[in-house]
Amino acid sequence: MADTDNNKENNRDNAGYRRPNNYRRRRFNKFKSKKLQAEKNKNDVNPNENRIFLPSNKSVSVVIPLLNEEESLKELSQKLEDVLGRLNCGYEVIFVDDGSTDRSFERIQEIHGKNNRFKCIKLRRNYGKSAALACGFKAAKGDYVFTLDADLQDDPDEIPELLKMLLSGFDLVSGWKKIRYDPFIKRNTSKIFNYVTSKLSGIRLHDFNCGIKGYRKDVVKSLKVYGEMHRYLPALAHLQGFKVTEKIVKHHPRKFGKTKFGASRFVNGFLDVLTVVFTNKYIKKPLHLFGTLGMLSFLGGFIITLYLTLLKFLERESISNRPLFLIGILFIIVGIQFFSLGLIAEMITKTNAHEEDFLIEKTL
Ligand SMILES: Nc1nc2c(ncn2[C@@H]2O[C@H](COP(=O)(O)OP(=O)(O)OP(=O)(O)O)[C@@H](O)[C@H]2O)c(=O)[nH]1
Ligand SMILES: [Mg+2]
Repeated sequence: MADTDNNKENNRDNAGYRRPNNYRRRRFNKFKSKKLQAEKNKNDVNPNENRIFLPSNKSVSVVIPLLNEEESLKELSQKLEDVLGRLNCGYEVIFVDDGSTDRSFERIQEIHGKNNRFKCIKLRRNYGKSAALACGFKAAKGDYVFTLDADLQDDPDEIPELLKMLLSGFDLVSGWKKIRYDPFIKRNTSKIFNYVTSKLSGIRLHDFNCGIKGYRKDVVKSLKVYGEMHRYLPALAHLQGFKVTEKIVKHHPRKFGKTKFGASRFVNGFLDVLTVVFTNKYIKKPLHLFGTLGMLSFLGGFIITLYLTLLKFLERESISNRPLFLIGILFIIVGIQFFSLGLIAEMITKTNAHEEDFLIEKTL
């Protein structure tokens, strides 16, 4: 009874006039359609809002190093064509086929046949991802250069956002796969690598080895990518004084083919981070590193032998049968060795430049 009274009350407005019978339903429908409209607006991308206006003389290059990725290439090139077409600027996509033994090159030839902005550099054998990147960077003509893995794990849709960040003044924008679809062991070892690399290089990034990155032209033209340095390009760029940042990017599980890097990535990765730091901090002054180590060792050895000599002459003790005697001499010899190593390294750095030499079989 009370309920019916209540309903009757609700059917009257504040002034006490009776509301139409379908008043509540109409109010609900109005609310629902407003909510739907709000959802729609949220999902709708205003094409002009997201459009990036590059000066007409600027262009974009995308470099894609690949090894045996025949299944992914068609889908990848369609996505790239779509995304790059929307940028309204000149672009080129450079596949670097690094001695693939499957039908990757044939796939790229088909893609090139349909759109000659898709090019390919086919290397005569497998030189590794770093060499392939170096080769692509050398060939890239664009003012903004992007790299992408060929296995569809990186999303070409990220390119416009990376480009916006480059246009806002960054020299290198590195992707960060915050949510990643990799096995547990790989996710966690890479966390350790990222932490160590951050500490040693002095730049805090979460994901140094993400395949998708954007660079200003000057960065790719000045980076020396060799060995397995592709893992540390943001660290190298930072150590060279470029402005580096990161952006969270989408990551997809591997759809086709299999991973190209086995357990060796962990050992090589660690050695490479030492190389990055050494070659960047000390390349111009190796004697500072080896000389300091040498002097410390020499000083340690000198103090030990001086102490033993004093014992011999003041206390008349025999020192030749004491292990400390051998340790002192060892320290002196090691110290001299380090010093000479530093001098040799100085000579090498003055005469040697790291240049990867690769043989190109074909270009499209
Ligand atoms: N040019 C070249 N590209 C390579 C080489 N090894 C791998 N790649 C490419 O580098 C990209 C990343 O390699 P993946 O094997 O996917 O490495 P990953 O993404 O760390 O491993 P998964 O998550 O297991 O796929 C892919 O596009 C490969 O085709 C190589 O020796 N040379
Ligand atoms: Mg992959």
